[in-house]
Amino acid sequence: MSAIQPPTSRYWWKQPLDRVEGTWIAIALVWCLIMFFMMPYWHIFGKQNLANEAFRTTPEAYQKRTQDMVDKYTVRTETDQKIPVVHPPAGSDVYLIARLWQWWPLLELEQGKTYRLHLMSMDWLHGFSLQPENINIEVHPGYDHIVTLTPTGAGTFGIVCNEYCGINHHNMASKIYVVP
Ligand SMILES: [Cu+2]
Repeated sequence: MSAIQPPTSRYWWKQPLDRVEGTWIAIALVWCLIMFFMMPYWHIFGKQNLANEAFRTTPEAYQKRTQDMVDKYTVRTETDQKIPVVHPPAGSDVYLIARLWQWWPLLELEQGKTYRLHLMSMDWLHGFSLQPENINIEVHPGYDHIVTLTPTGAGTFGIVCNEYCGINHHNMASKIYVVP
């Protein structure tokens, strides 16, 4: 029988299952079950899920907390827009504002120290994508999203917005410095 010619027997589906076909169905079924149970298993043991929380807040309150951190811990500014580079104490709460079309300020963290990274949008939906770590968080207005993170490697990590947010979306990129 070919797929082009009609089957010679009209009741071809009544033929008994071939052993090879049955074996492949069994293999596919077992593999599906493995993948299915890997989802809860990996969720619990995979160490790939973010430790995150979210609380309601207002742009004014969030802006103020970010500004307080910037006022206290700015170490230098960068680019002609004078974006502050903030080096908050190890283990503290650090704030990042997402807005059209910028991440503000620039954070400088210490390797091996744990921080509570706060993220909030001042206007509408943005996406926090940390490169090359493949950490992705939707950043909504009205919510303070908190991610507990420990940078394990030093260097410069890129941040891009991965939720389309308007005409300058492609310019909404920034970075996080991690110093040893
Ligand atoms: Cu954006």
